[in-house]
Amino acid sequence: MKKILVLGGDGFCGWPTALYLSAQGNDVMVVDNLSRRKIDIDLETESLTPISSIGERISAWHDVSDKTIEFRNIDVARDYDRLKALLVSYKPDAVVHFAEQRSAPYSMKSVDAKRYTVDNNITATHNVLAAIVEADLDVHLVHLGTMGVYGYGWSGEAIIPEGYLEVMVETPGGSLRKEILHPADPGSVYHMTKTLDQLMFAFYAKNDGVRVTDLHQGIVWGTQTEQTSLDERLINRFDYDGDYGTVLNRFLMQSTIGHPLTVHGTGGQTRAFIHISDTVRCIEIAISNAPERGERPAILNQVTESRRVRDLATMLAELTGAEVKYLPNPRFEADENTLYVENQKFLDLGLQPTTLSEGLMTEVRDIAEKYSARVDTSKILATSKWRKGM
Ligand code: NAD
Ligand code: USQ
Repeated sequence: MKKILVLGGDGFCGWPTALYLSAQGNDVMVVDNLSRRKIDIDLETESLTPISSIGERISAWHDVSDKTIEFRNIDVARDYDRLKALLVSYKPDAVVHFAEQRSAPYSMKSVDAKRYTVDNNITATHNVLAAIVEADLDVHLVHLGTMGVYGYGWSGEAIIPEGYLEVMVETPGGSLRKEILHPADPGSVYHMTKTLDQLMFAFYAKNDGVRVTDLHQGIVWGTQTEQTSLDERLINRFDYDGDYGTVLNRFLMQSTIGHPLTVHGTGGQTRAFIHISDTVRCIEIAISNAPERGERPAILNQVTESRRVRDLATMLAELTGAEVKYLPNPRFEADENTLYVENQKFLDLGLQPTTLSEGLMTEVRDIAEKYSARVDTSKILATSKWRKGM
């Protein structure tokens, strides 16, 4: 049994993770400032699934499992003193850090959204690291990073390694072989904050011996896990709107309501994916495999399969009869890219991936169809543009 603090534990990945870790017998505390719920109010949109308040979620979990998850409403980016005091009093073995603004389109929406994303994400991550050092605790920090730190294109046919790249440097006497942090090539302000997070982890691991695992996660699809399915009040969020909805979940919802599938550009963008049930399992695996004090951050690619956007659209069109529509791309990104990703570390540690072919129809039937009446079709198209004049 471990004591685990889940920062951002009311969110799409955080809530099912908190439940999973609690179900495994850990003592779990959730910290969240509920900013994601407030952004929905500002954007006048809602999760496709009817999510309960955090208080109701926690009491429902107690009803079905007899386990207690504690909750603290703390802004990790602004309430440094409360965060530090919590670390000192709770003394967690591990801190799982999800507490960031995670939408790329939202981060490009306006100058206010850009500034909020940078202020929130960079300061949150730095506060967590500084508080761990100041609290003088040997905590393992597990951070949710993104595949987008590597960028989509520069490596061509090369396989993207797990965080570190081996390079040969010419020296006057010969050559030097080194492993360096993989070059960063962010495609949005949001992704840029994740590349900056990586530098903070490298520094605090080197300078203060903080034990860090950074998980470079692909696009998470699906909604429910074993635990969130136990009671309607535990249901996970499902974002489908043009800012927060991610591509595969958007296509699932669109195919169900008869909306054409919104492929951006040629749909030649290749991305890596992982099911939400595999996300929670990966986090448990990461917590159980902490690096030693003084080691560089452990980096694992948290992905299970790579697909082209247009292939996903075709797959869903064949399954459901949906129409596919190729729209002008609101993003500034490569039209076509290859993506080969190393993910052996999680497979070696026992991850058994949920494949798209197994899970897609369950999602269509149990979530998208069931809640289709809640869709606001005016919120479907992505309107956030990457550059002026696009
Ligand atoms: P989410 O927005 O649903 O959840 C994030 C949670 O953090 C929200 O509940 C929000 O209220 C909270 N939060 C944000 N800033 C905070 C702050 N300053 N203080 C306290 N709480 C704060 O996002 P998600 O999809 O669950 O993503 C979680 C993490 O995983 C993010 O860091 C994201 O970058 C990463 N990730 C997500 C995906 C994906 O497809 N969803 C893929 C790769 C990586
Ligand atoms: N896309 C479409 N049609 C849509 C929506 C998206 O063609 O209706 C395209 C986008 O143009 C892009 C690709 O699909 O090329 C992926 O977009 P996305 O919105 O699914 O994912 P992204 O913006 O990259 O961000 C999501 C999460 C983010 C996480 C990232 C992982 O929101 O938190 O970090 O996936 S990754 O993409 O691997 O960097």
